[in-house]
Amino acid sequence: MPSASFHFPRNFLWGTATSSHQVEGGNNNNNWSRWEEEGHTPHKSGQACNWWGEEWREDMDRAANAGQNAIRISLEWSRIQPSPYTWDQASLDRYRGMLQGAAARGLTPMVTLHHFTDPLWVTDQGAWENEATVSLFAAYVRRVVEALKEQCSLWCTINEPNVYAIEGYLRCTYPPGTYSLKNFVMVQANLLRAHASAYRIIHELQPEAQVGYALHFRPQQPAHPKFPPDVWMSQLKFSAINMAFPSGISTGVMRSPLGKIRIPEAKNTQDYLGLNYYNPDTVAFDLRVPGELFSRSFFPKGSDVSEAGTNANIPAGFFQSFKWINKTYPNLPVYVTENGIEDATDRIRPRYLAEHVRAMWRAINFCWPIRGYFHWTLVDNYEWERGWNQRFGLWELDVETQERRKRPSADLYEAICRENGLTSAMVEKYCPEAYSRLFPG
Ligand code: IFM
Repeated sequence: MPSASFHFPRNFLWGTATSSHQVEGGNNNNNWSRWEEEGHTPHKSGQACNWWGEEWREDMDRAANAGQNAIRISLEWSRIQPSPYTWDQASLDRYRGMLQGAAARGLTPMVTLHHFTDPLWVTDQGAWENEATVSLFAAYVRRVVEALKEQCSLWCTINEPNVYAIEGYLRCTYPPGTYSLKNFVMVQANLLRAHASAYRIIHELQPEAQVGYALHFRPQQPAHPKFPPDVWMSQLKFSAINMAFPSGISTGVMRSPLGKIRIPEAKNTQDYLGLNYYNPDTVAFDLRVPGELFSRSFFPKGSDVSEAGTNANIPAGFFQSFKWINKTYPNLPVYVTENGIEDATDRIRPRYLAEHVRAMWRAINFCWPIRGYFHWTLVDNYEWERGWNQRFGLWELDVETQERRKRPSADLYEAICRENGLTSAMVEKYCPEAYSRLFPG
């Protein structure tokens, strides 16, 4: 067998990504805690990974001892501003402690300011359906950045604004769970206004900061490339799913299924793009599903799919995502802010990881400026509408006992981080079934 390696640039960031509600535990003042209380989820987040009970220390030890040099966390707005007129200094101090803890362990932090959760008082005034939330968010961002700018210079304003809107207003699996195409559009417009305002506030307070957002990007492939209805449907879906934020940031005009919305202040408000990539969709025209824009989305027959069938190992889509980014924003730095697969038994994860790292290496070899990779996620965490049913962690979590157990892919990721690259020996050891794809002849 040939022996070879794929090396990454010096100072490349290798980390894992998490979010507050998914790991902290004890959150009871946001839209998701209410959604869980109302019985919309199979389980409650409960104490999650107990980060608010200080378990973040052991988990950051885990990350650092496994060769990682970065970590992506998010802040819980409902803790920092539990009511319109209260700021909780103790929570800000706790987050400062976490960021100092990250630095002490050699982990460069990326901090996300909004990752799906809104304080209940914001929810009760219409959350992102209401344009007034933009200035509320701005006040929160100002407070946070003033408090934490010594500890962080890599900010992610909003995580997956498209998923927040799709799941909340079209698929109705996230709060508020009320179908409305109009709100699907308005919510993204307000999130984009909020992002633009956060971008300016952060730069005003911290000129050297790098500010971006995390886009859940899904390439859309027509099931039959020579069948025009499949092609049109895949183009329609590509635009509806992916393009609201990118169009607004490129031109100051947000594209939406209901037409264009002028948000001039959004133009050029990113220092990097955060890419959350899991897999692409294959799209086929189908008159029987009007609710899905007259098309079905699926993985091609024979795909390497996860247990629940919700993810697939399709690294070509990762490469395609970098290609799209570079074409849309030439020379813009990119961080992979999420990439991973649900896989409780670690059956697919090692090859998924190796093949996606290889696809990213290939993209870097086109001189596309990819600066870091955050695997989703460190330890199994609360997976929103799927409760504890889907496990994305490099470490397995026993939710009852809080015990963590390392999965083999944690060792593979450690080897990648330490080597700053992927070698044929790693592939041979952790996922020999992918060897011939990764190192052909
Ligand atoms: O857990 C989520 C995360 O909160 C947002 N991106 C996708 C992940 C896996 O489903």
